[in-house]
Amino acid sequence: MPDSPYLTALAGGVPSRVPVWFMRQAGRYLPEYRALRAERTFETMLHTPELVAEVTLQPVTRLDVDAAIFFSDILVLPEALGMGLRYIEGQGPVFDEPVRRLADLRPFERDAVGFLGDGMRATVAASPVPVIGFAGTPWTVGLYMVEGSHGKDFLQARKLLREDPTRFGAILDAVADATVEYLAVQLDAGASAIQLFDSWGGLLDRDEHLAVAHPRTERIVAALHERYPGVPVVLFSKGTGAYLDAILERSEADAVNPDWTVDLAALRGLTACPDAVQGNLDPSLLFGPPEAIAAAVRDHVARVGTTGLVLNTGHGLNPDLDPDRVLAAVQAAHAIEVTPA
Ligand code: 1CP
Repeated sequence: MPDSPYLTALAGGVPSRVPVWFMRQAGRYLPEYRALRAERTFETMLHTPELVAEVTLQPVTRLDVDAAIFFSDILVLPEALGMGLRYIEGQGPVFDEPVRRLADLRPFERDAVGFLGDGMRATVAASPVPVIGFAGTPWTVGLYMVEGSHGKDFLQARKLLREDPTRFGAILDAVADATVEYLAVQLDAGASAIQLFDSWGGLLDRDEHLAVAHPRTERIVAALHERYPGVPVVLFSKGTGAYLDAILERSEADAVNPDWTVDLAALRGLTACPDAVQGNLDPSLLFGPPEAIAAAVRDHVARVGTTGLVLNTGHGLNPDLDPDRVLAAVQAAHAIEVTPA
C-alpha cells in the first residue's frame, strides 16, 4: 500500500486524509450482504474464500472506507480447537458443548483453518486498501467457550473462574497461544494490521482484569511484535473505561479503540496512551440525520486531532442502520482538512 492513510495514522503520523472504517462494516445493514446471505448460511459464507473476499470488500466499494476488516468471526478459533459451533438465527452463536477443561480442546493446527488463509489471500489480492486481520482476546473468546453461548452475562463462565481459577486460567493460556498462530495464518496471507477485540473485558473489575484478562492479551501483542515487527496491533477494549489508563500502562499495543463512553481527547493526554488512537463515535449516532452525523464527526476529529487518529465507532455497526447514514460519516471525515499537530 504506497499511501495508506490508515497505516500512516496507526504509525502515529499525519495521514493524507482522515482514515475511517467501522467495526461490523461488513454485515447485515448492507443490502448486498443480505442478498448473498439469503441463499446460504453464515457458516457457509465464512468457509468460502471467494465469498469472504466479496463480503469483505462490499463496504470498501460502497463507502470508500480506508481499511477492510476481514469477514470472519472471533469464534472461528474455538471451532478450530475442536468445538462444534452453530450460529442460530436471532439467538447468536451456540457451541454443541461448553469447554470445561483444557483436555476438551485439541491443539491448534494450521490445516484446520485452510479456508482462513485462502480467504485472506483472495481478499488481499482484490483489495485497494489494507486488510485488517483479527481475533478476540483470550478472555472474550474464553467466555463464549466456557459458557457455550452468550448466556446471561456469561454467568457459567464466571462461575468456573470462582470455582477453579487454575483450570480457567489454563484454558485462557491455551487460547492465547492458539490465537498467536491463528493470527499468524492471517498475517502470512497478507493482512496489514491486527485488531484484538476485547468486547467483554469490562465484565471484570480493575484488579481482576489486570490479573486475569490483560496479561493473556498482552502475550499476544508481544508475540506478534516479535514475529511481525512493524505490523500494528490495535486493542479494542469495551466497558473498561474506568481503568483503561491502567491497561495502557501495561500494554505495548500500537493503538487503542475504546468504547464511546471514553473521552478520546482526554485519553490522549495520558502518557501511557499510544501515539495512535482509533474510535470511538457512539454507533447509535448513525441513526441520526446526516447533518448531525457530519457535525459530530467534525467535532470529534477537531477534539482528538488528526495526527495518529483512525476514525471508527466505539462498537460495531447495528444491523438496522441505513448505509447512507454510514456513508455520510465517511464523507464528513474525508472532507476534513488534515493539519499536522
Ligand atoms: O449474517 C449473520 O447472521 C451473521 C452475523 C455476524 C457477522 C456479520 C456474526 C455472528 N459475525 C459476523 C462478522 C464479524 N464478527 C466480523 C467481520 C467483520 C465485519 O462484519 O465487519 C467481526 C470483526 C466479528 C467480531 C465478533 N464476533 C465479535 C467482536 C466484536 C464485537 O462485536 O463485540 C464478537 C463478540 C463476535 C461474536 C458474534 N458473532 C456473531 C454474533 C451475532 C456475535 C455476537 C454474539 C453476542 O452478542 O454475544
